Amino acid sequence: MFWRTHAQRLLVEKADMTVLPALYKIVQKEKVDEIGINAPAIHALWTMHGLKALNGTNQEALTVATNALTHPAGGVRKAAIEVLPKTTATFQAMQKANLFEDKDMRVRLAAVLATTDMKPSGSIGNVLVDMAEKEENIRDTWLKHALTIASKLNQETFRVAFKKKGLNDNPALIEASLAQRLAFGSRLNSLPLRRSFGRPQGEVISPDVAGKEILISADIERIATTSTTTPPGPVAYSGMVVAHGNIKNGYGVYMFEDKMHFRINQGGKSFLLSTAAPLPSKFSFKAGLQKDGRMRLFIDNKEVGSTKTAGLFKKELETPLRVGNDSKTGSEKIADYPDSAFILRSNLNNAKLEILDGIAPATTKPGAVDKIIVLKVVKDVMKYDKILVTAKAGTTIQIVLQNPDFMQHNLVLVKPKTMEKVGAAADRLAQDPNGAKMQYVPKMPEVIQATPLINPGGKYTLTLKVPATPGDYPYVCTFPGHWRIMNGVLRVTK
Ligand SMILES: [Cu+2]
Repeated sequence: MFWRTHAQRLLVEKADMTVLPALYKIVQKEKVDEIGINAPAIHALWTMHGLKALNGTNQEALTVATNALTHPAGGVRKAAIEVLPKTTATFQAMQKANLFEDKDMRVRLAAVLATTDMKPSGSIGNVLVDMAEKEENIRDTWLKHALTIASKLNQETFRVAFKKKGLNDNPALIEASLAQRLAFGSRLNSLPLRRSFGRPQGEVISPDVAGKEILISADIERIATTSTTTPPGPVAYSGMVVAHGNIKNGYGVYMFEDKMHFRINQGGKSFLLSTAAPLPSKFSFKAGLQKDGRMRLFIDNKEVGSTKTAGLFKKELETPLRVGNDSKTGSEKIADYPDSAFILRSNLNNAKLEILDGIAPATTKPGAVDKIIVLKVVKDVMKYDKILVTAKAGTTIQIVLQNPDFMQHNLVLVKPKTMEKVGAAADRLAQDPNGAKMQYVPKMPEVIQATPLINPGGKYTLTLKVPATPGDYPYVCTFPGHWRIMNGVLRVTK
């Protein structure tokens, strides 16, 4: 092995092209050893790659490597994918060789990863949707991650392919398959939850759940006591899994007296789902609030119960998210469990909170919107890419704001000649303890409409009724300090 690697390096360093024919022969030998490996062919492919014979200039080398996509040894097929240039021709050859359905999962993984270096296309979108629909691909952790990344890079084509196949792109989050989750694209936010152990780190991530579907999921495992004072044995399930909000408006999953409880509080009304059957020593759960207002609890993918709540939350929750314990007391808690630190006495793994934004850009009825204006934040300079856009008075338009910048921005449309006034009010919000919560949008009659703060990499679609009075309506970013240079004009015409 050492000598083969060493020889490979020497060949590459000396750029000895005369060896190519010999390498082709090694690759073409369709021999595998008794455990299905053909190491010489793999090394030969990488040497060809190192010699830059596969950069598109050498047709013979390309053909040899392309043919290796159908080699009987999985390792050779995988190497061929890795060394071939990431072109449309390679993609087509990979498809023809059925590598996205290869019996060797490592080959499928290499194939999906290869698409991430290719230009997004409709055919890639199709293949990714097909793969995401197959259970076996999702059970493979690495493949699942690769599909998630690849579908993000192909977000548009993935969604198009998804719709073309007649698949439902707007299911309830709790029932969504991986393919459907991927089709949600940027509407779906996933927050890994880590025990906060009393530290206020929950304050950092307190997502806005207003108008959004919520899904909490995790794996729970019973622990055994090792204490010398109490008899050794399993510890009853008890403690906070995750809580957000309070007794008036909030939700949470917690364990008490060996049962799991999922509770939603809305405007002082409470809704509760609890397990009845004894919980296994290891299980996974899903607890969700879906858009029709139903809350549902699943243990090991079996539904424990569901009930109708008042609907999705109407406003942001006041008490921040906490995970693995609740040190809040009284009415800041979400239910009537002990007032002292309510620490989860079991293992918590793979916990996450998923939030699905209700705004579906794909479901906008045609005709309902007269014009779509796409605005982009220009990276690093605090500016919109357009400083003048136009729309007809009284029509309905959509402003799609994309934020590829590294910081948050928003867009606030204000009445003519009021930019300075609104901007000054926005600057004052920087000192206001509620400023961030208000998304730095001042509450004043001069403000016509506003997007929320859009995170780096995010996008927001604002549907807007254009004012009936023609004129120049400034739009501005009210993140403190930005408005002076980050602004533009919506010219409303007759
Ligand atoms: Cu800004």
